[in-house]
This record gives sequence, C-alpha cells and structure tokens, in this order.
Amino acid sequence: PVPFDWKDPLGSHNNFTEEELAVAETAESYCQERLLPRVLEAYRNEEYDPKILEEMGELGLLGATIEGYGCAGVSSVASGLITRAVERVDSGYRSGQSVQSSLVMGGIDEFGTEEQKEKFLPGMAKGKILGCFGLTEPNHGSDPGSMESVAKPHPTKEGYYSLSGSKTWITNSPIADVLLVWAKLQETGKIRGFLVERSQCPPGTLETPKLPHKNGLRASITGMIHMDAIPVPHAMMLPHVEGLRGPFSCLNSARFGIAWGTIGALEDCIARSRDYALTRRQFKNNPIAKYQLVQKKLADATTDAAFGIQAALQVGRLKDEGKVAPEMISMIKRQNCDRALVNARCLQEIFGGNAVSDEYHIGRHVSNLFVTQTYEGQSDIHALILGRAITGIQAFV
Ligand code: TGC
Ligand code: FAD
Repeated sequence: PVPFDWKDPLGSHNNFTEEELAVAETAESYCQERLLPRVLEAYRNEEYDPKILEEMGELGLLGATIEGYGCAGVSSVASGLITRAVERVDSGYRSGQSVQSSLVMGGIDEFGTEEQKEKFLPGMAKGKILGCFGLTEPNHGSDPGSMESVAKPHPTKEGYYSLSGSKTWITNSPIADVLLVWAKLQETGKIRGFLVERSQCPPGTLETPKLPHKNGLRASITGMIHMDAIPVPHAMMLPHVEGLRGPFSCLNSARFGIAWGTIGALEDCIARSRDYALTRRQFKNNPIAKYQLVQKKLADATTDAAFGIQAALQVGRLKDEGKVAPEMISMIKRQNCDRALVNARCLQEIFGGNAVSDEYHIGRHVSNLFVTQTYEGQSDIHALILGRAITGIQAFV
C-alpha cells in the first residue's frame, strides 16, 4: 500500500502542476529561511519591515496571477500555494502580501486604465510601491454599502475630485504609497475606487496613523486613513467598475488566498504540536503522543487541513476556468478560517503551560487566526451570504 503522509494526507501534491510545485518550493524556502527567523521579534515589537514586500517582489510573489507588467502570470492554485507558504510563518506577513497583490494590484489590473496599470503595477510587483485597500470605516464594517466617504467635484481645481472621510483597520495604511480608497461619488451616489498617491496629497489632507497595541496580527502594520478634502485627479478613479462589485471583486481573490493561507498556519500548528507530543513525556515516561486524547486532536486537525486544501484546490481550478461563483469562495474562506482557528486552539492544549511562551509559536497563530476569521467578511457574514444563496432570502438587514 502507499504509505500515509501526515503532512499531505490526501496526496494533494499529485494535483499540482510542475510549475505550481516550483512556485511553492520558492515561496516555502524564502518563508522558512528569511521570514521565520524574524517573526518573533517582529511580533513582540509590533514591527513590520516593508523590505519584506521588496524581497517577495524579487521572487515574483506579488500580484503573481497578473499577466504582464512584470508579474509572474501563474495560476490561481500557484498563488494559493504562495499564501499558504507565507501564512505557515505568520498571518500578518500573508496579510501584507495579499493586500498588495489581490486587493490593490488585482483591483488596478481588473478595473484600471492602461495608464494606471503602467504607472503602478510594475513598481508594485517589485514591492517598490506599497499599496493599501480602504473599504472599512469606523461606523461601517460588515456593511460597507453604507459608507460615508465621499468624492465631490473639487471646488477650485478643474478635473479633480475632493475626497473626504475616514477608513479604519486598514492593513499597510501607514506605509502605503498608493491607497485604493472606496468612496461614494456625490454626483451618482455610487461607490467608486480612487487611487490616492500619498506623495501628491497637499499637507494636512491625508493622515494614516498606526493602530498600535493589537493582540493579534502584530507582525503586520494596521492603521487608519483620514481624508480631508484630498484633491484627486479624475484620471485616478478606476473607470471600469462602480458599486460594491468593485471592492468585492478584489475581495474574491483575497478571500481565496486566505482560504489557502489559514491552512498553512494550521499545518504549522500540526507539525509543531506533533513534534512536541512526541518529545514531551508524562506518566510512566510515555510521550504524550501515546495518549488517545492527544492523538484525536492531531487527527481532527490533520483531517480539516487536508479537506481545506482539497476544497481550495477545487475552487482554484474553477477560478482559472471562469467557473467560480463568489459563494464558493465564501464557503472556503469561512470554513478554512473557522477550522484553522478551532483546531489551532485545540492543538494549543498539547503544549500545556509552554503554550504561553511565544517561543512555541502556537499562541501567535491562534491570535492571528481570530483576525483572519474576522476580516474580509466575518464568518457569520459568510454564513449569511451562503444562506442567501441557498434560500433566496437575504438576512442581513
Ligand atoms: P449585495 O447586494 O450583496 O451586493 C452589492 C453589489 O455587489 C455585487 N457583489 C459581488 N460582486 C463580485 N463578487 C462578490 N463576492 C460580490 N458580492 C456582491 C452584487 O452583485 C451587487 O452588484 P450590483 O451590480 O447588483 O450592484 O450587497 P450588500 O450591501 O447586501 O452586501 C452584503 C454583504 C454582507 C454580502 C457584504 O457587505 C459583505 O461581504 N460584507 C463583508 C465586508 C467585508 O468583507 N469587508 C472586507 C474589508 S477589506 C479587508 O478586510 C481586508 S483585510 C486584508 C488583510 O489584511 O489580509
Ligand atoms: P462589525 O461589522 O461591527 O461586526 C461585529 C460583529 O457583528 C461580527 O461578528 C459580525 O459578524 C456581526 N454582524 C454584523 N452584522 C450582522 C448581521 N447582519 N447579522 C449577523 N451578524 C452580524 N478593512 C479594510 O477595508 N482594509 C483592510 O486592509 C483591512 N485590514 C484589517 C486588518 C485587521 C488586523 C483587522 C482586525 C481588520 C481589517 N479590516 C480591513 C477590517 C475588517 O474587514 C472588518 O473588521 C470586518 O469586515 C468586520 O467589520 P467590523 O469590525 O466593523 O465589525
């Protein structure tokens, strides 16, 4: 019989192409050799090194599914393998990478003009231009359709809008060079995307304070965006989409990436707790891995991780064939985030008191995974998206 591989229980590697396996290998090596050694200090001190995006850019890991503009043009599955490798180290590092890639580069690529693509994508692919995505507001998180940010005709500058409002909980905002901000165009009341260049904002019109003292995702930088009548040229509005379809289309790719990434984090928890259980001895010098309750925790987590990858793989293939429904992405985002969080919390118990030390990494994953279950649509919101698709009745309002 074929031997069972607990690291790849359902043999998912058989379903990846040679190119996808090569991309995964590049990403895994970089993440284990260059990111893992710095994550503890970054997490302790709440420091995100923007050079990380430049390093990822050198390896072709940013905006990897985009064709042209210096991007790698790989499959959605390959991009999923990248986020899985990054999040195996830390969800915050994946956050920085997926905001840059899926939310900002993806939005420009799908809805931008040729000039906007030429201006931003090559620099973003190299990690020389950093982006953030401003959708959430202090009073509107799960319901971004009620946003208050507004773009009015500029009172004095011909060909410009005047952009005002506040965004909060925005990954990368304090370090972003270009901010993709979603706001309602006053003339139509419709949501539009605006590319705000920090360097072009007159003093006092843009502030992006860091939100400090987080108890999760500490290796990623998060902030606010305050906009006080920023003059934005008409040419910096994304022309090819209006309404919530714009931000949600970007979110489809980012949510897909999270579905892969959170399984990477869970796989790291499995590997670490397995190692620990095999070495830690209690009661008659037995390794705690001998005990049935410990084995059940490992069996549950390994099963959920394997199912999660298979589901993400299926959706990835359909995505590239143009056969994906957004609800499929809601399903895998919700399921993989929830199962990763529940299992990581359970595996944490295997470490006993040592789980409290950050040297064992598991507590960091657990705190991070709470955030992944919350952003890009909290899990209950995705349940309601699925409920609407199943029953035909929306339950949000
Ligand atoms: P609804 O009526 O459902 O839709 C409005 C319009 O949007 C279209 N649409 C989609 N289009 C493409 N893909 C999707 N997934 C889409 N979902 C909806 C829809 O067809 C419609 O188009 P049109 O042309 O008819 O106008 O809108 P609603 O207001 O009822 O929405 C409700 C709900 C709950 C589904 C939605 O608001 C929602 O998903 N809320 C969650 C909010 C969220 O995900 N925020 C994410 C912020 S960004 C972030 O968290 C980044 S963290 C990154 C990191 O650090 O990694
Ligand atoms: P709320 O909408 O206030 O929800 C609170 C709770 O109520 C949730 O459990 C929710 O499920 C529940 N709830 C709300 N409405 C309903 C309903 N109708 N029925 C049942 N339950 C409901 N946003 C960005 O735009 N860009 C970013 O880069 C970004 N990065 C982030 C990084 C971090 C570290 C964090 C924590 C958040 C980030 N977010 C970002 C914001 C994130 O998307 C929001 O936090 C998320 O969408 C939830 O919104 P909220 O926090 O306002 O919660």
